[in-house]
Amino acid sequence: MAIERTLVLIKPDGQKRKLTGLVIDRLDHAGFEMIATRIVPVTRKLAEAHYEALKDKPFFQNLINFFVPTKNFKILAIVYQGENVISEVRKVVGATNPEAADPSSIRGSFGRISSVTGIMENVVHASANAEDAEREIALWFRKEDLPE
Ligand code: IDP
Ligand code: MG
Repeated sequence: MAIERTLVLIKPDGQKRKLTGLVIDRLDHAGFEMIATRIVPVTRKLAEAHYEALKDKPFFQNLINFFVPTKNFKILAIVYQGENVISEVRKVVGATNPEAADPSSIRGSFGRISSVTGIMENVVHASANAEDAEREIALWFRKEDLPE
């Protein structure tokens, strides 16, 4: 099995609810290797590119508003590397819908669905597959920030 890389982002709800350390701790305890971190000012343009595949969904604008809460909001981006790391990190993170996610996963433990916007505020982003991981890492990191 090839060595993979995956992108993890602490979403604005995770940061505001002071869950940054907890997310890193859970991924650390699961044994994943962190190879790069970056604090990234999140513009609407970046958020729209990140969620490009969802642009026709009715919740897209609410999702972008959730992801870009203020003009200078900064998001912690992390790259993990390892065998099967994409699917293994997704297991620890849990399913998209926090109400359907395994209750012991990060999203199952701490996510919620906003009763105001309907957005699934699920604390953490993790790439879903190899194609997404490659595209997303290139969006959030400069080449020189990543090891060979
Ligand atoms: P993922 O984050 O598990 O990969 P995606 O389908 O890529 O899930 O959706 C990106 C994000 O958009 C989700 O994490 C969640 O915050 C939000 N989202 C996805 N589907 C819905 C929905 O049906 N209602 C509200 N928010 C959603
Ligand atoms: Mg996704």
